[in-house]
Amino acid sequence: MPNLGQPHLTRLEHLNRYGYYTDHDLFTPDHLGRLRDALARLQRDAKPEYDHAHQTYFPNIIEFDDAFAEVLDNTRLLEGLFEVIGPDVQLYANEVLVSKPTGKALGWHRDKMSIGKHCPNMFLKVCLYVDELTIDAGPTGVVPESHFDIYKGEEFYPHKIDFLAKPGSMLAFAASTMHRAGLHVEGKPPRPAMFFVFIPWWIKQAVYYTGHKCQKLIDTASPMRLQLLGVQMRPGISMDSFTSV
Ligand SMILES: O=C(O)CCC(=O)C(=O)O
Repeated sequence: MPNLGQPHLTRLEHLNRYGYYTDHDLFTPDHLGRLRDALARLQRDAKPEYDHAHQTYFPNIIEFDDAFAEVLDNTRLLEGLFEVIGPDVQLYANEVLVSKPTGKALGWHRDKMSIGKHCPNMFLKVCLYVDELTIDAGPTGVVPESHFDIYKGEEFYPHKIDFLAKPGSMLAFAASTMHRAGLHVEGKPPRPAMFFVFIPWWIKQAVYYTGHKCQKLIDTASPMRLQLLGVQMRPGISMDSFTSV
């Protein structure tokens, strides 16, 4: 959103200052349509890892439908990843969480503090939405500036924002940023959202992540996708050689 009188912040500056950044209109109409179809098929046909009263969880979605895997080719997404994490970025995990209408919001939390404590902006959770979300339909919320002090909790809550996504919107935040699925009023439809977590190559991927062993994905992957999957670095990207030339 333009901010009159304020200098434009890059994605990285916004993330450093507030603990999150946003982007919009990420997908073409065709991709958006296929993502909506894939989300409907996932909820209809796939076996969730868990199905609780408030939330259903499907891990490793890129193996379920090409529409999910194609998110890894999105240029706007990749621009942000290079800016925040750098050229050795890879995928940590990929999943769909369906928020359910319980009349409540879920609890504030930080993700994966074993990593986030040490590398706050190097564990980037990217949340992607295919439908418009109102304030009462389970919007993801973040607490700006909560990434500055991982030992603080409730005193931050009054500063929260709810991300009112439009089709193709993206919210990205650091591991140490407090977040939650917001109020989901009874009678509202279930809210599926896609979550892709990115890390540098040298951080271990999630133990439940299986994309690097999925032959179907490997066979058709571009060099960049192979790197994101965690199979091999793309040509010209080396972590371990350094030259000042
Ligand atoms: O479902 C949401 O909007 C938030 C998800 C969440 O809290 C998480 O992925 O840790």
